[in-house]
Amino acid sequence: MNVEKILIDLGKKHPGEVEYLQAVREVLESIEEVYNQNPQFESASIIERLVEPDRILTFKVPWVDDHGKVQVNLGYRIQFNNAIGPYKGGLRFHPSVNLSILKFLAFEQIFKNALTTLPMGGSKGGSNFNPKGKSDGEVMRFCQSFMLEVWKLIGPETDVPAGDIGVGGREIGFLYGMYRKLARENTGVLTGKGRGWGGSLVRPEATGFGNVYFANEMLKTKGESFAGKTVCISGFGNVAWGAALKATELGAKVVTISGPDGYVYDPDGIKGDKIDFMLELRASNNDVVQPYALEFGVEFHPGKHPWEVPCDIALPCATQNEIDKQDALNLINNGCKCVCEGANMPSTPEAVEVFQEAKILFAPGKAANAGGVATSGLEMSQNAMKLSWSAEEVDARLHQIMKDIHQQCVINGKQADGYVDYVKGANVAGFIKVANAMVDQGVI
Ligand code: NDP
Ligand code: 2IT
Repeated sequence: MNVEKILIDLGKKHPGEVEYLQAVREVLESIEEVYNQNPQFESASIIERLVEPDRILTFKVPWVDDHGKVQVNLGYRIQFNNAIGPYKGGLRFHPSVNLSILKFLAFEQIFKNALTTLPMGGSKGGSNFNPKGKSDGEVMRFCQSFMLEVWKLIGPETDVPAGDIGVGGREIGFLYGMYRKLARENTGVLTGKGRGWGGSLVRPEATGFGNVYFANEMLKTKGESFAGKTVCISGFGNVAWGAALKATELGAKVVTISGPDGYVYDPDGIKGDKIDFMLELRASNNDVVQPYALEFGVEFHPGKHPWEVPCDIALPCATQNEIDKQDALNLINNGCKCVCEGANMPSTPEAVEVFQEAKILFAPGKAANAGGVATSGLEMSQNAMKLSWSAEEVDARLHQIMKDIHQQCVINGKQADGYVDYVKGANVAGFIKVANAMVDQGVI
């Protein structure tokens, strides 16, 4: 395999799709060795078939705002690969959404879902709609219009969307209501549903909990744990909330959360009522984390990332490319020993290089945040069986899945000197599973 040539050709076909090309490069560089050892992959043109999505639906989403004005957004659903199961992946509603971002997310999802050990392919979708500042009525009308297009493409055995940035329980409710009406069926076509209508217990907490379970497995390899550690978290959304909750429960002190406006530094630790306040902040429909600082009388640092704060463990839970080289150097110089990605691709390639050269524990999102989609998979299982498991049962399964993912990373990523390259481990383990399925099933 000639990685550079493949990337140059891909870049020509998809000019300007920076995030997508970044995600493909990382995977191809990691799997080059194993690919070259398996000539059956080359004869089946696995790479050429894997880097292009099966299909992309692009559509307009017209809706009427509270002033009676017609608004038009762009909607997308990208079905990337379904070799090991129905397409599965979240929906992102954020003004920054474009084809490149959704293609990178859908591509990553293929390998993440393969790592969960559950039968799920990879997809992603979303819109440049900004839910911030919108009324419930506006969000509902937008979601209904979005579903009017996308419902033809999805189904419980075909493609199962869920939440991501800007899509939580409220949006899933409006989307599901419209799907149910159009398809005339009550099925597990979306995950992250409300508890009373098919949702799984622990799904809201799952990504953050899973992220901390994964970090804990990494720490264990060094004889360490969360107890007594200082943790920096970025973001203040669903993933950041779950991670803060579990890290605190395991005895750590979480000292930061952040938003697009800057970060909050709470030296006493974000715990108890303060974690509940994160839910209020997210539900407030504003774009800012500063109200936390005002409510609890702590420092707010406008326009800055939290990575300048000394910590033992960093859990980036906001968005892609939020840790650059300088942020990574700051973390290392301040003694950080473990970076475990809750968001998708929050570290730039230069930042990953800094972490790996310093030989600290570093886990990529596709392994370390797989707890969310894994628990979505458990929601699909419960829906298929038409029953629901207790919170303890779901949490135990989630915990075991994160341990298994960690183990797969160690097996496939251990270097000669004993250092575990979790990026390589995750990419190789996910790739082999999908590539073997594609070879077994022929050229389709
Ligand atoms: P939420 O919408 O709940 O929260 C997103 C958080 O990131 C908010 O604090 C948001 O602030 C912040 N944010 C978004 N864009 C930016 C930006 N450009 N700069 C700074 N901060 C930003 O989303 P989630 O918590 O669900 O998602 C967070 C990350 O985790 C994403 O990378 C997502 O892909 C990933 N993820 C989510 C999973 C899930 O199950 N929800 C599963 C696996 C990964 P604001 O809203 O004010 O912009
Ligand atoms: O990035 C992700 O894994 C998610 N947003 C969750 C996807 C899902 O289908 O639960």
